[in-house]
Amino acid sequence: MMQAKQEWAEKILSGDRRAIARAISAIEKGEPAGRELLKRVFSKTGGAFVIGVTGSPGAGKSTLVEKLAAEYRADGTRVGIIAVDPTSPFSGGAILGDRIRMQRLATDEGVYIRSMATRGQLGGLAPAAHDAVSILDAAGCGVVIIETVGVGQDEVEVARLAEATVLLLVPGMGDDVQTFKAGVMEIADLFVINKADQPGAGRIEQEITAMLAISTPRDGWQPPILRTVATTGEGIAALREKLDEFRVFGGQGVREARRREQCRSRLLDLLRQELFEKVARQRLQGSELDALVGEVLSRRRDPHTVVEELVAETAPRETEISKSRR
Ligand SMILES: Nc1nc2c(ncn2[C@@H]2O[C@H](COP(=O)(O)OP(=O)(O)OP(=O)(O)O)[C@@H](O)[C@H]2O)c(=O)[nH]1
Ligand SMILES: [Mg+2]
Repeated sequence: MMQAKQEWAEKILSGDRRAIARAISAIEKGEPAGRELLKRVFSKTGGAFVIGVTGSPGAGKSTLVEKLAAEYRADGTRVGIIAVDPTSPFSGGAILGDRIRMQRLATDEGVYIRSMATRGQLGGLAPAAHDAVSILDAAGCGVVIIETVGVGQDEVEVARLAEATVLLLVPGMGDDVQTFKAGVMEIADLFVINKADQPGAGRIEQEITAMLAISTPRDGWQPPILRTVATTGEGIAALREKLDEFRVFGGQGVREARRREQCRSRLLDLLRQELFEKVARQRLQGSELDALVGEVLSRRRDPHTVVEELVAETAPRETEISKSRR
């Protein structure tokens, strides 16, 4: 068993596509194997340039990601792509769309494409996406691009795990800068006005410029505003250049601070999730949660007392107990 895991981990490190795909599936399903593999390959991570690409639905993210990946492929860099689909894993629409759009890349042995769906109630998406990035990083991807729809908290969190975040905006369509969530605007290291072949690119550029004028540059970096036509590839080379420039800039101390911050939030996220799952597993099986909800609803008990009890009564050494049972 241990031997098999070690072989699996080695296959990941050598870039074996099937081993990588299976590992990310295990992570997505929360299987212990995923965690085990992560532990084995973690020391080999940290080399990838992780780029987050976010923006409204239909802004052209997938089209741009494909072109950007091809740009990096041109000099032999292995590229990993994670498309985060906020819809149900079973709707399939967007996933299928991305597959078709990225078909050209799919036949390239040096590109790994993966769709991940938002997870259910227990645990957010961010930890799984984080681990998937680590697998691709360990597998030798020099660049990992994460595509997320910039609307919800999950997506902002996913974008936070990137070293560089590209925010796509498009002309017209009421996609005004003001209506874009403040949190999303703030995480952008690079602004890209995609569909620059359509009228209104100038106006949106003015809006972004106005917004940037009143905000303090994060980490001393002044986010550039670029224009692209993802369908034709126009502006993609310039985007790559800016990204690489940002990476070099980041290397001067900023990246270190950011990475430290990312490690900190990853640890806290995992801790939060682990503790929550422990309580949920031990104390919230079946209808227990409903019963507690009922007690609070009828004012028989207050929520603070209920939570204090749940936490206090959770077996502290659960891991050892369940291990000895096995
Ligand atoms: N005119 C024009 N159309 C574009 C451009 N970039 C993308 N499109 C088109 O816009 C549509 C949506 O593109 P996608 O790449 O799927 O957009 P997306 O942001 O990934 O969409 P979701 O993942 O569904 O949120 C497609 O029909 C693209 O061909 C562009 O620069 N100009
Ligand atoms: Mg897409």
